[in-house]
Amino acid sequence: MSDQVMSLDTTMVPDLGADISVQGMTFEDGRFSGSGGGLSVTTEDADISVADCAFTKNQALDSPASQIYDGGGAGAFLFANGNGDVSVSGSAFIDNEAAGSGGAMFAVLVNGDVKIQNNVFHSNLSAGEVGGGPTAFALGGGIDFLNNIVRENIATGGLGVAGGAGFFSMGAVNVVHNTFFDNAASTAGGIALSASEVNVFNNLFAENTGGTSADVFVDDTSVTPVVHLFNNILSEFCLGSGSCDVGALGDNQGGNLIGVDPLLTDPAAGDFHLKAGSPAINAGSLEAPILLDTDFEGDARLQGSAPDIGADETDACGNGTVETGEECDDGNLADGDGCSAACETETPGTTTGGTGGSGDGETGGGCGLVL
Ligand SMILES: [Ca+2]
Ligand SMILES: [Ca+2]
Ligand SMILES: [Ca+2]
Ligand SMILES: [Ca+2]
Repeated sequence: MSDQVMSLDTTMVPDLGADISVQGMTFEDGRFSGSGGGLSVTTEDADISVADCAFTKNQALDSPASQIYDGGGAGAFLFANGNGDVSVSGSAFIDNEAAGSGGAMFAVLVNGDVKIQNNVFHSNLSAGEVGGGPTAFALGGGIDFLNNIVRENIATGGLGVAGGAGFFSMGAVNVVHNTFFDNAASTAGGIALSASEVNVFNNLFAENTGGTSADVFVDDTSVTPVVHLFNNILSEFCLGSGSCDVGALGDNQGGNLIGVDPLLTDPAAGDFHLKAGSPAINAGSLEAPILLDTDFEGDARLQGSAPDIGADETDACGNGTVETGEECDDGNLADGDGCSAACETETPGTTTGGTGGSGDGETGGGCGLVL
């Protein structure tokens, strides 16, 4: 039996402002009775940062001591028992299994804030209470969940609250520009949220299954949250009190596309790019509480008339439609045909290489001049 891969604990020494950064490491086949099969970090006031790491096939099991958070966070268990913040970015969590909450990762913070962005959570499992993929409890702070791919995670436990992600916060939870695909649980397939303020903007949900809600579940029984639900592609949104009517949110919802095919390139094979003609293109909101500059793969987020829905932003130049910031768009990224790879109009004869569009670049390929 292998052991926990790495354990860091600064609670016995004063943090004195020092922070903890784990970067560029691989955690594989860790197995631990307790919390954190791959990585366990426990601190009071240090900020915890995990960046560009891989967590694969780690397991967290229940311990004989039956402690709180037992069996939680098979990939990573991150615990800030004071004022520390937690950031997890650029990392991949694949095939991790937790007996408790958080098949991929579990963050618990007493006063700090959580930021989880630009990660992939794939085929993780929780047999416990909350999330198959990432789970976070921010007891005194907020949670930002941005630009993540959450696919094929499961929560199988009795409560089985969230197949994809489960977040509890006394503050605000911002869920922006994520793609949730084929996650499953007995309550919420995609995401379950309990917070005083819930902001769900510009997310793409496809093929998730849940006993109560396929995609989004918001607890309104233990707290009374303010919910904002804007510009998502989803099939189902439900409140804990039973309503699954998006319209009941009144002015706090809009721009959602219910039950449409998002036209993903090949999601079962992990390609979450938007196909040409996807209804997600330019259907996002600019009013999201947080808008990152880039999408999940580093492309500029603001392209075309509006951000796209989901983790991917399609390249506006080369899509055949003239949009803000483009002089022309001939549907390709080739120079020398009258419309350049930067979607700027080329004057015939002044281009380098090729034949300069044979002198009729303005008519070739529907290149429109915008004056
Ligand atoms: Ca766009
Ligand atoms: Ca992109
Ligand atoms: Ca264009
Ligand atoms: Ca061209």
